[in-house]
Amino acid sequence: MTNLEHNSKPSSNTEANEDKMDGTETSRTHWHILGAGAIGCLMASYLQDRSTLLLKENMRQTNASNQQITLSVERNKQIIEYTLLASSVEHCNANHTKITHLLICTKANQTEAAIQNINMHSTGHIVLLQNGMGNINLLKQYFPKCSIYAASTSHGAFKRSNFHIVHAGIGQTYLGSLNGSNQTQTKQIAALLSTKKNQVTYDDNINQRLWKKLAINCVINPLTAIYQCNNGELLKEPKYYTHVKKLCKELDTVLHSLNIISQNENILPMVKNIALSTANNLSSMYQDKKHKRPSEIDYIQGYLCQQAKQLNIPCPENAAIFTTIKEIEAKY
Ligand code: KPL
Repeated sequence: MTNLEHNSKPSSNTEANEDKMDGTETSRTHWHILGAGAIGCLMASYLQDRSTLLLKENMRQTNASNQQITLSVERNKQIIEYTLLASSVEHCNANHTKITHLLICTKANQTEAAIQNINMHSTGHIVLLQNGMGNINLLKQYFPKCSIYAASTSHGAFKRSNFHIVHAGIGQTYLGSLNGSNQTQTKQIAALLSTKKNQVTYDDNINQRLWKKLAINCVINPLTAIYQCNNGELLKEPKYYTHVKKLCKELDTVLHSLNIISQNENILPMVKNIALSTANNLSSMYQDKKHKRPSEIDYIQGYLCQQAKQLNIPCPENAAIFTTIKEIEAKY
């Protein structure tokens, strides 16, 4: 069944006005979204004509209209089509567009290549919405005066093909500052990303949320890739579950030491909860492995091991997992 929810021509592009904007002009705020994967497309479908999806130049030109795309979003076997604004970094640059609000939904390992030629307003706003940690320094280096935020979402989505995504589970999205923006400004950015169907909630401790997600990803993602199983099987098969517990023990030590979780909290119940609620899903790292794509391991276990080293906390199980994934990827 196809239900055309939004098929009007998107309102004329606001790009020409954008270099005058400073983030306080709510009504004219326009988001540019980098990364046309499942989450980037999902966010674009919520924001509709308040956003432009930035595509790779070849992908933009191969579309019927290189200024718009039709995105299909599948929920419970029902497809909704959205007509969305699309552009590319090259096209924006040719039009001298300065980006004021950038939402980065690329894979963590593709961030640097994606931001390289972005013409960002010097005091613009950048929101990172991706798996893993470790890209904050990169953004500070490229955009020293911009305000940088991180968002974390529990929406479950995957890509069927280009511009066709499946929204498998409705989730919640949280946002907080990564470089000291005050509460009022950060709340305003959360509001600017919010829509009726997707509220983005301000989080005054986004770092804690990112670390907990990182810990969960450190367990589920590489183990499902190594054992080639869905998330739920990690809890069912004794050999896999023993491995889960070993990784969690090391993660507890690191997260206790950083005060991310209290001494009487553990990562294992959080991992179990997510593995159960996403039992039939294939993790993003397992999907990367299936398609022989480089994974986000540097930003998941890589980041964890680096932080653990600085804290002098040995993490041999996590280090071994890191090596195993790297060895798998070296054979692609
Ligand atoms: O975030 C995920 C991922 O696959 O990257 C989990 C939580 C493991 C869900 O599959």
